[in-house]
Amino acid sequence: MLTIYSADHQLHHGQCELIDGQLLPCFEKPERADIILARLETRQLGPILPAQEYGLAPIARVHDQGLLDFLRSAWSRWAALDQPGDLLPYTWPTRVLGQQKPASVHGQFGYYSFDAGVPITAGTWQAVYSSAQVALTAQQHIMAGEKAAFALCRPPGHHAAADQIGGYCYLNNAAIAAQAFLDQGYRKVAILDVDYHHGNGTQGIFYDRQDVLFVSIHGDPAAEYPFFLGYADETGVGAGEGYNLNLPLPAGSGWQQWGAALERGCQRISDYQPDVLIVSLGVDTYEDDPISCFRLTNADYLTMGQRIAALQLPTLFVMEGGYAVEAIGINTVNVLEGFEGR
Ligand code: OKS
Ligand code: ZN
Repeated sequence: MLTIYSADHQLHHGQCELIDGQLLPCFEKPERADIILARLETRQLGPILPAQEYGLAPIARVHDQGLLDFLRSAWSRWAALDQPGDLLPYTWPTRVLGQQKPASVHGQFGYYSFDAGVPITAGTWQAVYSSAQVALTAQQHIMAGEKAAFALCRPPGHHAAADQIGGYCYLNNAAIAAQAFLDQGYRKVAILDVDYHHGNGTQGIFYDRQDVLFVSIHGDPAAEYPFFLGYADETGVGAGEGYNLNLPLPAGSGWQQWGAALERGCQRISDYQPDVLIVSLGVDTYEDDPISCFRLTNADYLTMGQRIAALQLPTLFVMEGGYAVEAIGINTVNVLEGFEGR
């Protein structure tokens, strides 16, 4: 399978995040992508190609222009204040506050985010821009007839909504690729999100539409991030009613429960008869993941890939989460190898 990769991801390296009352080093770190890349090379999965540039237009098809302007300019506005650390948001326009966009960089960060898991550093814009280009380049290869491709995106994207970022995500790479397929003539796109966390951003972007089916298997939001979206009764709205399928599972779920949910999700995708499938590929469902509570094993990822392949659809894999770095390469590439029947 073809992989698209950009070394620009290394430009995004946040210092710390708030976990259980402590400021800890970011789990979402450059090593993640480098270890996956090394595993792809070891297993000789296929050619690894650089990203092409498609510019801002396909990104602006999904994201709010104000958010994009903020992301592009935030670091220089912050650096001009001569601050030592990363830029992090700390006040949000929750339901007890107003919804007007403030003038200050911190105020605007709160306006354009929903949590503090999104540090902005000097290289963040270049990294997130290139991550989206990685997804778009892989998308182009599928348009050109490639059966499958792997977009080794970092930073990830599935929590990023049209105009609010969070959960390590800035630009929604999977949604940008989905919209590009539609803009280039495809009629129906299915997105299967197998990351441990609900893809609230992707769901929100397509919630009122029937040209994108969103299916997500994830930790029950009653107990797990992102807490405020991802419930089973969120089925879409208006024309999108019936085109959003959330399959939340309890902490401790292993392949028995997870595989059954995948079966349900795959049935729905088959019924939908999409032109193409995008897989938001997070491997934080792994038994040793440091921030998640499912129990998938190395071998389960091979089975996952096999089941996805049985859908017999052109398939674009887009990298999302996974923080057990010692195993992230094996687990990610196992999905791709299972897909390829190796
Ligand atoms: C608290 C931890 C927030 C969890 C973010 C989850 C990111 C992820 N700072 N999404 O798929 O893996
Ligand atoms: Zn995740």
